[in-house]
Amino acid sequence: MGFAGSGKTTVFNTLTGLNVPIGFGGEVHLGTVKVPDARIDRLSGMFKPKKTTYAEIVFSDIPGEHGAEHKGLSKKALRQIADQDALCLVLRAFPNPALDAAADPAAELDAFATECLLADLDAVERRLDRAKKDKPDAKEMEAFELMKETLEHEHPLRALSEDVLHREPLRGYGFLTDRPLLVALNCGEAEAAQGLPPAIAERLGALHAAGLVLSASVEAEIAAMEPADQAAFLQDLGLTESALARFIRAAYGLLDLISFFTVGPDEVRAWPIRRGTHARPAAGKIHTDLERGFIRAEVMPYELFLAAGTEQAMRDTGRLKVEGKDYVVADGDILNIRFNV
Ligand SMILES: Nc1nc2c(ncn2[C@@H]2O[C@H](COP(=O)(O)OP(=O)(O)OP(=O)(O)O)[C@@H](O)[C@H]2O)c(=O)[nH]1
Ligand SMILES: [Mg+2]
Repeated sequence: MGFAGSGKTTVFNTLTGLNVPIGFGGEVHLGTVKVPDARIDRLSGMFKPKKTTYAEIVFSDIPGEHGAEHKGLSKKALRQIADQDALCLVLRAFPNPALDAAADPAAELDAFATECLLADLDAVERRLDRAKKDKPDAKEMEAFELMKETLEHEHPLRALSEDVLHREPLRGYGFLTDRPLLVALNCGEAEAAQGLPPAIAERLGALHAAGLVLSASVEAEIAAMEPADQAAFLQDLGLTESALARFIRAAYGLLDLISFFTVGPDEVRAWPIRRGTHARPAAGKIHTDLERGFIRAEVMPYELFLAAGTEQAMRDTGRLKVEGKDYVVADGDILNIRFNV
């Protein structure tokens, strides 16, 4: 999301390969993006499966508010972003001839942060008001008081660690400042290879947000090129990698996701799970039967597998580990689930 004309739809189209009309306003659009993963490319090359499946992220393009008076996000947009697992704010740092105002990304970021803060504070205060009438749970009220104090000091809720704020009972609320936040500074072509300006970097620190610089129009150009031409073009601009790859990886990391893999002649596949997931629920991502009838997981860490070359070599050298249901799955684990239903 972001303010009107910041380049959200341009970014969204390049990410998803869709062709949503550029121009102001419109509906919310959804698009699925494959998470590039060189490990999957490599495994696919080794197993030559019938099918190769990457992890996916669904992006929503939420239009900005186009009113003369209101400079922020509409109530509707705020509701829509509360449904998302993570937020990505596109800031305009290029001159847009269709808008009167010069680019001021720091002011946009401040305005966005304030709107989210006020929306959360409003929700927290309403809950505390209601608590005066009903019989509230003491623990819950303690959490709400802590959130109120945090927001009043202009800190986002995501600044509170899980030790301090236990989130499970708060799930239904969808607090905006508790969502992981990625800020994309959408620059003109000339600034595409520069780092984040200090004024933005400083704010991101206070917001506990991640950030990156991109030029949506450059990315759109790159996406339209033959792969052979892309590298040369990137080099001319002083870039090593398209921002889209960085963007997708950042979004993936923001959700605290890691991937485990399954391999075989039919399919090589990446499975996204939250960091810290145990083997049994991880198996359940593949199929509920695997979770229900879970016996054990055979684990081959990607790097070790690559060095060994084959599963047999892993077995022969004792590097294939057999793990129980409580094993914490690591990024890059190749799993084979033994089960019985
Ligand atoms: N020069 C330049 N123009 C851009 C860039 N990104 C977007 N634009 C232009 O800015 C205008 C608005 O872009 P959109 O992608 O439609 O912006 P948006 O944020 O989706 O706008 P709303 O959905 O109306 O809020 C279009 O004319 C784009 O071509 C950029 O990186 N550089
Ligand atoms: Mg748009």
